[in-house]
Amino acid sequence: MIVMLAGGVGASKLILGFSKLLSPDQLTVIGNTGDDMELFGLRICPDLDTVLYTLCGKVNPKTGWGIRADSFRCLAALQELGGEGWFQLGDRDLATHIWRTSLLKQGYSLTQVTDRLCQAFEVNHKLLPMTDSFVPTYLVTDQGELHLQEYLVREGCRPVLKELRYSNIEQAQPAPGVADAILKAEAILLCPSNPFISIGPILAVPGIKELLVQTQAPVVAVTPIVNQRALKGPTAKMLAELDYAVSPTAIAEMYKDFLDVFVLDERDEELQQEIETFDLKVVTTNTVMTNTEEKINLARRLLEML
Ligand code: FO1
Repeated sequence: MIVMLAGGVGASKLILGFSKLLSPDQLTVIGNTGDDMELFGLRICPDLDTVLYTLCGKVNPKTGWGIRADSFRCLAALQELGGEGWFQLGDRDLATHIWRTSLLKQGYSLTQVTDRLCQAFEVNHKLLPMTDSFVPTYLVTDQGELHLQEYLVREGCRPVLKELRYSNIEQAQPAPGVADAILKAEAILLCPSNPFISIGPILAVPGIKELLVQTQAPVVAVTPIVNQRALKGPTAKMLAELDYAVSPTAIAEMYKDFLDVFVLDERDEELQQEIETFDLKVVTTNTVMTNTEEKINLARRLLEML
């Protein structure tokens, strides 16, 4: 079984590739919930939903998140009533959040709710939240402290980042099934996701880093930085503002305590030796996935390597 630690849109591309090659019992995804938010009293889990919608084929191909051809009538009505409209919640997407919130209120855990959603959307590969606790990420910026979604969406990533805060994380535990999956995995893959807001919260759940050190399986990370640019989102901006080099080397260094293999993009081949000084194996390949064929090709290449 392969275990993938995943953020949202970037991760889902590779997860889709793997899902085409591996049967449901061969693939488990552990999803970030640090970007979760409560809005209109609803619990919204964007990264879990992005994986869910991608795997069932319903994701909006233009954005990589939300549901294809969704309408926004409920959000428009909410705005007419005076509600905030900066977070684009489609009508069908809202049904997911209403259903999730209703089940959570009835006492089901996020793991159980995610499992029910997978069944409802006919997603057979296993999707686990990193934890059942609500652990939203806050960013300390030059414009004050912002919830991650306020920074990403409402403020368009413009504020200058000073520090990250994974709230409530000390009290969190890995969700049921997470430790078992990591310890039983044949390989663990860190998706090409943002190290601060996607992979960082998963690694911050007490116990998860230790499990990655402990596991006998190879731990592999795919670079989210290619040619000094992020494949998706504000990774490069965040690296620079937090005084890291905007380079795959900085990412490899963050993970070096538990990492066995770093997958570098072929465009950054010249960094191979530098990254190997962290006592890692470095594999160089095309990591940019612009279509389904490239998603499957990268997954196949990684499986061959493993
Ligand atoms: N991203 C945006 O840039 N703008 C939005 O209005 C927005 C709404 C949204 C609604 C549901 C959902 O599941 C995701 C949504 N996203 C939106 C994406 C989300 O902000 C990020 O992709 C992740 O949270 C970071 O991984």
